[in-house]
Amino acid sequence: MNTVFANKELKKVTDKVSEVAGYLWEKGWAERNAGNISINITDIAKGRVENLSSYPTKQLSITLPSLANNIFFITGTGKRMREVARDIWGNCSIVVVHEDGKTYSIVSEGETVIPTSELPTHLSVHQEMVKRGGTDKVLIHTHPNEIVAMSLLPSLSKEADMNEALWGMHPETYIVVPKGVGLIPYEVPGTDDIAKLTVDSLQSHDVVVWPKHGCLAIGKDMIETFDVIDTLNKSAILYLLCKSAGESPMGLKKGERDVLKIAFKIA
Ligand code: 2HA
Ligand code: ZN
Repeated sequence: MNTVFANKELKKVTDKVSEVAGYLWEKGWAERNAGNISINITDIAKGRVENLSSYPTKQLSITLPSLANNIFFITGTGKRMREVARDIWGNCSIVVVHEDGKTYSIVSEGETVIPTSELPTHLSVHQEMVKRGGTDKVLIHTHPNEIVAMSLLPSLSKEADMNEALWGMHPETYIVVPKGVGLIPYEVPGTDDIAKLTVDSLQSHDVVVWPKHGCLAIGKDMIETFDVIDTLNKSAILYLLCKSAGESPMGLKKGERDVLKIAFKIA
């Protein structure tokens, strides 16, 4: 067995993945194999992946020079979040991007676990996080019911209207997600196109809504990143509850948000 899997620091990370994968399933945001998770673990796995050359070399669909020699924990394609929660290495693997930024190897504990179908987006977004040089290392993609429902409403098809609705439902949403969500056009899942649109949108947001599909959030750890999506989805639930009651909600207005900005020192 590759001793990278026996790394105590890595265990702390994967325990959080198990915890959050369970939440995603319990929330009903992870039907079948919906959603995927990845974490840049270069800091804790560097120098610990043994016999890298013994693993087959695979081609990336895009070149990611800033990810040379970076190491990722990543959920597997076709794998279920409820299974990730109880058997981490049966459903996830480690991906090492080679020096050229064009090829990679998959390091699995037992049978090879092929990374998520959204690998182009995950790695493109990680490259963006590496370039930013901050502390963000985590990416969660999931299908939160009410956020997806909101993305299906013609009246919220513009990003500004979507954010007005989400911020308006609860002060916490503005406090936790002051940059709001990015809303990209519908794109085919798993493609380089959705990856590019997502990276562009992340220039000004930390959460991107994929209309008619789901959302993606980045952050510094699993729990915090999950909490951001959970907070947004709370707003989405409240919005839809008001609409179901037959009324349009009287959300927090811009002036009320400006007060929060000062009170909570939001940049
Ligand atoms: O992993 O959610 O977007 C399945 C998906 C693809
Ligand atoms: Zn999806």
